[in-house]
Amino acid sequence: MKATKSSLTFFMVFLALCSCQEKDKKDAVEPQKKVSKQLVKQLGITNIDSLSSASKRAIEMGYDANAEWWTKFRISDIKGDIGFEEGIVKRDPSAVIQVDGTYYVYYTKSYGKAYGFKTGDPNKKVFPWDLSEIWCAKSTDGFMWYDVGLAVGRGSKGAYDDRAVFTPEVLAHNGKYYLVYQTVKAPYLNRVKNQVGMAIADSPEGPWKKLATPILSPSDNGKWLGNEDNRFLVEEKGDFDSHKVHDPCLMHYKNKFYLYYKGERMGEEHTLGGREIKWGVAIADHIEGPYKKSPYNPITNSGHEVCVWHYQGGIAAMLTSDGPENNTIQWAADGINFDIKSHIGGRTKPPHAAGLVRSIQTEKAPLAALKWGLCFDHKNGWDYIRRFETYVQKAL
Ligand code: AAL
Repeated sequence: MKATKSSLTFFMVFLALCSCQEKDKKDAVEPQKKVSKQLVKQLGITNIDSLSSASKRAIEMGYDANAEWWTKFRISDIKGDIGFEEGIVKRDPSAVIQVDGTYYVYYTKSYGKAYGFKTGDPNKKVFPWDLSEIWCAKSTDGFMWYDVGLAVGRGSKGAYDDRAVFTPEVLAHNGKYYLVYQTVKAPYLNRVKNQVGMAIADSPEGPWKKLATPILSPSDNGKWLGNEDNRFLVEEKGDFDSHKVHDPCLMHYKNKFYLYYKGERMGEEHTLGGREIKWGVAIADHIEGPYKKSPYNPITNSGHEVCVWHYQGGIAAMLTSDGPENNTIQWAADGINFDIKSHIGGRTKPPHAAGLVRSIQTEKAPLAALKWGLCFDHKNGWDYIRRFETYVQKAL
């Protein structure tokens, strides 16, 4: 019995060795079939017959090309009412629209510092963006900004937006102006669900009229574990957007309205890219809704604040902060299926929560839309709005 067993073992090892050699031979032969000598030369690869995993990835992903999708950023201070001010939180600027030669931006504003969730006092701020409102500012040159004033305030007690309205985006469409933004209903607990609201105006300076109900809500297939106000204790995590729908960005696309948004998940964990943050999209025939979440959601596996623009009949995107594909530029020919076009960041950090200038002609080049815009930064514990520009590009 023993003799048979050892000969069987020997035969198995022999078979395994043969198949490895076969595989090596196949690999050694494989690249010549797939890879042109020109591409190998372009990539500076020494020997086409012994490609490393990195070289195979470079060939697969086309790392040698796409320079027009790559850029660097420079971030600078702006003057006027939306720059740094001790004690005041100014963050998450919307896109910048231009109306009769004047630029307009909408942003989150709140006063005083945040104390977290452990104070036991429901009236104390829990996050910098808690007890916030949406303000409007304008500029004629993009450098000096003046507050127009409050655009959208918090709702009355008991309303779905009575605690905070924040992180706005704006769309000008058919002579009207649409703000979409995050909403929180008091009390602002760790587990509170965040929704998206909409307000409409006939002028960029308002007055703004809110819709009576949110236009987007988190998915409802997550399940908390126990009653502790802890967003990480769950029985079921649910979908990528089971806790919060955030960072809404409204685009008019393919004769419909695409509401791109960031999802935050109940029981959120860290993966190899850090926080598991993903984007989704909800689509409507009419701008005031109803918005239906795409069956393809989540449509990214990374990113944080939504930053998207029209390009070549599709939608381009800048993903920053979170996930294995953070700090990439991506493009979806159909507005849904995004592919990586370049990796940014590296020697210069991309802008945080970029608000793009919607009057820029975006078709001139893949990143023409990023020529300049607004973003936010932190100083002495306070958030304030700054300007970004891109400066390494071919023809702009
Ligand atoms: C922003 C947005 C959401 C987050 C916080 C305020 O950049 O992603 O709104 O909750 O940060």
